[in-house]
Amino acid sequence: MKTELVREQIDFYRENGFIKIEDFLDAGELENWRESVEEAVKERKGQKMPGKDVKTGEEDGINKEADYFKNVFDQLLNLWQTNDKVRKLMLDERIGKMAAELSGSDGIRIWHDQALIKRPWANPTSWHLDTPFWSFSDRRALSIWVALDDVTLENGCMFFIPGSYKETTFESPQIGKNVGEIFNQYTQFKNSRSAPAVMKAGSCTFHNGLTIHGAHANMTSGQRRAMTCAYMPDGNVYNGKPNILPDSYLRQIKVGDLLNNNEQNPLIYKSH
Ligand SMILES: O=C(O)CCC(=O)C(=O)O
Repeated sequence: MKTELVREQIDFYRENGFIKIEDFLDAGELENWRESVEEAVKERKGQKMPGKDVKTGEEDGINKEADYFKNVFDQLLNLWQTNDKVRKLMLDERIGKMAAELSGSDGIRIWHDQALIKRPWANPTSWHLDTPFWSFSDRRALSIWVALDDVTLENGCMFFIPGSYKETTFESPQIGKNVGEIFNQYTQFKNSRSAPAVMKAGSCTFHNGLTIHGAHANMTSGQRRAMTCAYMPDGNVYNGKPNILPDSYLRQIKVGDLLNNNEQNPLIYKSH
């Protein structure tokens, strides 16, 4: 794994709110990631996340209109909690260190992982922000997105609005069918030029959760598979949004409590 970051990469991320790392995984590692994710997804039998009954593609209270959204992607969360191979991949301290360096935090916890599989002819992923949906509010929060297939303009590559994370807030429209809805809220980016993240399988991007981003439709007969993980800088507190936290955990916490439970949000890196 290419986990060493140089100053220019960190500076690029801080300026733009995203960075692409070509050949993040070598061929053998890519094969391992593909096999591990495939096994973990199969084991789930469609269950979207541990501790909840929702199946991927069903209405989940966030995304209405299941008919449309089930054809955006198959979304399976927290595979690290149900599969040991994915657990090993996700809890890798080296990736945590990268996330810490990019975000400027001294510790990194997993918020949630997710496999995002665009099936053939899948709908686009509307432009959106991530952090406003999460149970903590930190402008440094970020995600890694690892390409398990070659990602092209044709099959649903991600796009970013460079620099947008510096101006967006924790206010965001729901992720609806209208691809460009967010630009009615953040009108200053209406004329921005978007940056596509075309990359080979095994490459990855990191993006800040407040960077405006989305993905093309899959206009091909093949899959576009990605394994992703969202990260919470250590030291964050509960903001009252349940998001993906299981009911049993929500019963134990109140707004303002530290989110430091290693069963739910493992600390994968600490700088000292
Ligand atoms: O893979 C996609 O289509 C969108 C991914 C995304 O929005 C994310 O990882 O934050």
